[in-house]
Amino acid sequence: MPTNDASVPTYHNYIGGAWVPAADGRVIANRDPANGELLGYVPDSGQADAERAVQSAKDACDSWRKTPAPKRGEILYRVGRLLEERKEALAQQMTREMGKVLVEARGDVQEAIDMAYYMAGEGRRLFGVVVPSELPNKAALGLHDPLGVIACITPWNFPMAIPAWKTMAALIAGNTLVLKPAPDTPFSSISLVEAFNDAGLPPGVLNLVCGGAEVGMPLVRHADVAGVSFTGSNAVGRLINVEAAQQLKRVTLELGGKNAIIVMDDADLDLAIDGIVWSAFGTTGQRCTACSRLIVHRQVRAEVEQRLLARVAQLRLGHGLEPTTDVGPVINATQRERIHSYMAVAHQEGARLLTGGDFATEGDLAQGNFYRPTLLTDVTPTMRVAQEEIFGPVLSIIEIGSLAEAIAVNNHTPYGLSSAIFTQDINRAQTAIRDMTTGIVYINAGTIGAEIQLPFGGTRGTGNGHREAGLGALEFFTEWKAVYIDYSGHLQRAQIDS
Ligand code: UN1
Repeated sequence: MPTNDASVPTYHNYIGGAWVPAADGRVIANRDPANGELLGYVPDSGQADAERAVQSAKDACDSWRKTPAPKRGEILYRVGRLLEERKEALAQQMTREMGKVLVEARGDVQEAIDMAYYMAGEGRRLFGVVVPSELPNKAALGLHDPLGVIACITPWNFPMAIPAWKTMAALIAGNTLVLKPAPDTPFSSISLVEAFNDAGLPPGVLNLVCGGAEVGMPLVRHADVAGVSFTGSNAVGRLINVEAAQQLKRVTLELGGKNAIIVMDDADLDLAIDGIVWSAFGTTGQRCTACSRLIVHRQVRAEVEQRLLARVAQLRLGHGLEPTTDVGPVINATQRERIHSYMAVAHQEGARLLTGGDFATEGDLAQGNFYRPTLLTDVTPTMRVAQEEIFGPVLSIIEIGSLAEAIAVNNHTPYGLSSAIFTQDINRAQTAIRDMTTGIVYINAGTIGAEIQLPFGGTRGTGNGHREAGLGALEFFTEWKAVYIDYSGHLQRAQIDS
């Protein structure tokens, strides 16, 4: 437990509409990954806090479920407006705690605003179904019911967008929530909850507990939690799924990717290079959707490598608040070590380092967790650097000789989140759309930048089949209720009477 430094703010959990410290008073320090600066403290919550938060969400369930969905939507509209008004301050706060460059932090807040308006509109839709009955004088319809109390456990790489995806979809559907943000980036979630509070969300409908697994796992195990929405690592996702399965809880998992960009020999290379640099090194490679494999046709490989090298040499590392910075720090020292451990793996397996491959420590960079943008080449499809998620600024280059080979390499990983192809040939593009087995496919654009009105998620080890955002999210956060209304006045037996 760090010593409490009074010169920085100490934030609390939000339970039952009140800001409260952890039951045992423990706190975690929040630091700027670019320079180690102490930003403040948040509660290091545990079992007792989880129980309190779940009880509060449970108490609020009945009245929130019965609040008309358009009224729930009005609150979300207000949240959207508040986030718009506060966007710049929220983005700066996010850059400080997470490290992503300011322009990207603004995008992260914008994604939350987009989601607020999208889900607010859903308050006037939440479409069910009306179908004909096989019997006369009988109506048949399907309605969406909320699940009850949901635990939302969110990662540090999209500190506001992902908490917004989860909470806004779950709330419009009539659920009540406990949100537990990643310990590395709690401030953005606290600010999001402040916006809900200021927008008039009734007490208990959304609760926030800060901390790590000591509060996360009690939420997952709690008998009154009906569903868990988790984004994070594969290892933690599996644990959560196994725990939740004991009680047959509904779980959605979004666990990352090993996303690839294919560059064919007919590609517009200017465009492709822009897409690769943005997807591989934007957010310092710390997006689930980040491009970590470049699958390039042998005819253009040499040129692409040479141009990438030139572009990577121009990328400026630094604090994300500096307007000149292209690439911020990685989130923490552990992640940086983990990224770096892949350099030895790559070397052992015969990959060749083109550039990067080490900590960046010159000048002020020495104070933070900086890692050099890295290109590995001569990578083959089954090497560990082509199969495992590294989650940092590392791009593995794989040469192929045909579209069929490119697609086979693209599909052959334990993940299936996002893939992209650069080609000017419509037949190749259509073939790729048909045959690439990821949840998201881009044509002539990089692997990052999904919009909230389409389902977000992936195949294979990326998750467990559910989708976030778009209408996919509402499927997860609701149960179908089938309703039969017999107005014939006598007993009608389905499948028997005609
Ligand atoms: C993530 O990395 O988990 O599509 C989310 C994108 C962003 C969301 C990424 N809109 O890159």
